[in-house]
Amino acid sequence: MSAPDLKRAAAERAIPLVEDGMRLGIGTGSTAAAFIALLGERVRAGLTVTGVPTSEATRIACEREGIPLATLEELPELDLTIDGADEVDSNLRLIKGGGAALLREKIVAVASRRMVVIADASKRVETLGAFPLPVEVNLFGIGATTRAVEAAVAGAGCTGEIVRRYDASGAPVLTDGGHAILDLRLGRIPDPEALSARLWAVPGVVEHGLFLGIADAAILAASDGEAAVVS
Ligand code: ABF
Repeated sequence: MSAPDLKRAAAERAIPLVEDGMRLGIGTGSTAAAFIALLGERVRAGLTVTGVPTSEATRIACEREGIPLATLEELPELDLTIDGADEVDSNLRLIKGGGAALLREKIVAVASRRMVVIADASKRVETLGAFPLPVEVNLFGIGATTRAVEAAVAGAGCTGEIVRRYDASGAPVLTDGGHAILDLRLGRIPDPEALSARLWAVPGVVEHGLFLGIADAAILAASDGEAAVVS
């Protein structure tokens, strides 16, 4: 199966989790996009849900599909969030933020009673960190913040390079919240909880892409047609 097929397979497995009347957090990325397309079909067939999108891109995709939307101000508590991930370990710890939507993704996931990850099985790892860890930072003081992030990384027993993210046209990436993204190329993160705590202690860090103790299950589609469910 191709990568898009695997993403669609994971999304298909998540659709039965959506019940009529649910308040639903809706993720960002290509796997979430497959889920949005399938959810749109169900909504047009009569399913009633209200979605809270995790990014402007997802909001636009949901509107195209005719999925009714609300904000977290209107719906501060959600039943379920379905979202993709960049890495998933066996303890359901995640790296997210490759799509620069980590702040809204984390707010929405934490506001949900249940968060289920959908991904292809290549996202499953023994140790987090091969995928560069995104850290969303305020533009003010970004040089000083980057240095403090370097110290936090070293303090958590990690080594590697920290780079500001640019898009394909060479422009600095800005998140939906108007912040920059630093990508931490660490290779491996031996103690994600320690790194998380140190990053949160840095003024200027808005959020980081380690999702620890947030996901309740992961549907990981493999090329043999099976989807491992980790929970
Ligand atoms: C979002 O999309 C992110 O948190 C993660 O970075 C990315 C996964 O993308 P894809 O589903 O395209 O692999 O969920």
